Amino acid sequence: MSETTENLSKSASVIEVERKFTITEDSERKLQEVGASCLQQKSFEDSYYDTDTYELTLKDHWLRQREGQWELKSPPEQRDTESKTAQYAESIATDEILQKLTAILKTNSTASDHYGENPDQLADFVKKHNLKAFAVFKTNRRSYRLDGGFQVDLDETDFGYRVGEIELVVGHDGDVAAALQKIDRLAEKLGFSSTTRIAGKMDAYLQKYSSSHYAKLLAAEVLHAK
Ligand code: V4E
Repeated sequence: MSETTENLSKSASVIEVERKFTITEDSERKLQEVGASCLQQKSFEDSYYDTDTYELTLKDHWLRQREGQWELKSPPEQRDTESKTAQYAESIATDEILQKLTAILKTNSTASDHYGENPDQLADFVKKHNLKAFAVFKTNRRSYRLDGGFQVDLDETDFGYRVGEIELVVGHDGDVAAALQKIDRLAEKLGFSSTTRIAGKMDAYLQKYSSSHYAKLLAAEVLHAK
């Protein structure tokens, strides 16, 4: 989640529109040529959680703890499924995350569920529903900012995978189509477009460490082979 997303998410639910690209030795030079400035370099660890039958990820819900902060990426109400650009609703608000998770794991919980006095209600939820961390990895990220609200991240994981992403954050479903076009235009301009699908960090992680989970996500068409 970018700083921009985090600020927006505190007050409202946001939609992250992002397109991945392959990092080459020219990527940073091309970014600098179009006036991008390197905002920051940081490292963070993500732990992704699910049930042992993958009920969340098979519904395209990605619950993670990033440096102690709970975050959920889930499908937005509307989505352009033809686009190469991914669209996800991002939540960091505990109530909203609990509501979305409960809707999926509803057989085991009721609306009146109370997750205790622990200020970390999500930790209680995770324990109660026996969610386990199925992927834990660190990312080194260099973030570039461009006019127009774009953030471009160059990521390298501790399991040796590199991937870039161009990201715009919008507040409403109605703004997604314009964001998709803007991202595609920028990707063209930077020469970051690709005719094949670029694997994200999770695709690469599961292919390497959990091929049966990966196969289930491919079969459910949550993830896609090239
Ligand atoms: C949504 C999703 C996953 C969660 C992680 O998403 P990703 O954007 O790859 O992580 P990251 O670290 O860049 O998050 P950020 O810092 O930008 O918030 S894991 C798999 N998915 C599904 C998915 C998909 N189907 N297609 C694409 C292009 N990306 C992710």
